[in-house]
Amino acid sequence: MTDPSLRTMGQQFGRRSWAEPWKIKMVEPIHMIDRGERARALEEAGYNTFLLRSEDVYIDLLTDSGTSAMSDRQWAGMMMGDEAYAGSRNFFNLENAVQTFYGYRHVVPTHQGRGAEHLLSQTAIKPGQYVPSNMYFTTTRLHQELAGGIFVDVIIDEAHDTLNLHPFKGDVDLDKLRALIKQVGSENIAYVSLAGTVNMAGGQPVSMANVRALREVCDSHDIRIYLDATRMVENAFFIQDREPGWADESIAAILKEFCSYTDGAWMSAKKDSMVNIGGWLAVDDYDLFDALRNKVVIYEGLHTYGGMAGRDMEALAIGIAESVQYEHVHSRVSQVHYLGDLLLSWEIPIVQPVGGHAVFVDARRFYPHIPQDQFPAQTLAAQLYLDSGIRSMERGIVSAGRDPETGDHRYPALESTRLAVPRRVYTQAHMDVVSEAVKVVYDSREQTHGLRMVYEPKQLRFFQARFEPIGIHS
Ligand code: P61
Repeated sequence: MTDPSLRTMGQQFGRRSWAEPWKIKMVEPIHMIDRGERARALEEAGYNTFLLRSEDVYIDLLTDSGTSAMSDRQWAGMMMGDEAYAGSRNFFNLENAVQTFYGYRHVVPTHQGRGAEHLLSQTAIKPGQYVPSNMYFTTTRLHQELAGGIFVDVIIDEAHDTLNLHPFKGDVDLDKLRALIKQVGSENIAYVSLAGTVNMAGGQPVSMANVRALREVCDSHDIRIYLDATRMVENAFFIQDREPGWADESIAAILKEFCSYTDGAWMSAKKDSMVNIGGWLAVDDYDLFDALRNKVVIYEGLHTYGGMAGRDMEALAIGIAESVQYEHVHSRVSQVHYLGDLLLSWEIPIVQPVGGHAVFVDARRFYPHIPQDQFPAQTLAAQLYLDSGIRSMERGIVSAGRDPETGDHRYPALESTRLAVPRRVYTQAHMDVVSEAVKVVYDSREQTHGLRMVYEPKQLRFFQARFEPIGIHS
């Protein structure tokens, strides 16, 4: 029996309650279609949650990308769009926000993160060069490979172990990096590609101590560091919360100091900055900037809009300032942790510690009887949708794709199903509903069979691949 005096969320978890630092001004109704309709929708979608229609989804935890709620100030900014082809006022506001909060000198706007990845990869990688990184991200690695780069994972081993409680599982293993430099020579390393937080590891942060030490290693070999700053605000929150010496510094100060150890950054603004579309690339080196600015006009748009409307840039500039407010990032990360703590309380296997943007359910331990090449994480995403209309995303063998050399599946150590929480969109009640649904699916895990892939696109296959349940049509 639980103690009846423990009534509120905070009391139940042994702390004071927190609340979202906003009130709701406009709502979008959602509803759940019935189980028969969900079964049909899932079959039509080839058991791939990317192929479901949003209208058939009840609670959408597919991604936190472009799905957050904008504030009234951001919406007001949308009305201030200066839609001139060249020299839009909103671009200068965006440039100023990036310079102020991230600290880089030169800013190139892009339509979203992968647009920036494309420009940076094509500009800073020579074919045959190595790109060490703290774990891979799907689009990042693909752009690096398309530019002729060879990706090398140099994240610490702890990141591959879902039960290891290391507070900074995103850290770079400097010995792995030094060994690579020794083996191939620093001239054959394009740059270090550093992500904070690390999405595929479960939203795990990088410590300030690690980025400082990384800077020293790179300085002594004349290697540049470019940062994937997509969820760097959440990383700054973890530094403030977990790393000794940072508790009294603001999120903004931590963010800027972290960025100061890197030579530039790219951004999918659809995450931390709470806009529906947008991105940027920013560097300190003028010559590199000049090369990037020459390229942006080929692929994205003029260097003062980069594929965004003026109104999008205004909403983004405002979103950057809002994203570093402590009350915001604290309640955002705490909501994710609330969901994680509920799952842990029922001993449902998840990646620990819980990261910044999502709870990653460990599908290997969830379905130990389903071999990895029968797609346990994809299976779990399908089952969760079937049970309750909740949409999640596979982050395992399907996402990892095939080795370009051998053509075989890559078998990643982490086989997980991601429950990503959009910012300022769902309430604690939604998290309760989600957690109960995961529990129901967990309780029936032994009766669940895996999937077979029946259609496989060549690149980024997870977006459009189709599956069939094993046991049917066989
Ligand atoms: C996501 F299934 N993330 O997490 P763009 N870097 C990082 C990202 O998380 C990221 C991008 C660069 C998405 C959307 C997405 O395999 C997938 O603005 C750390 O999406 O182009 C995007 O930024 C790329 C989902 C992307 C995926 C790729 O849900």
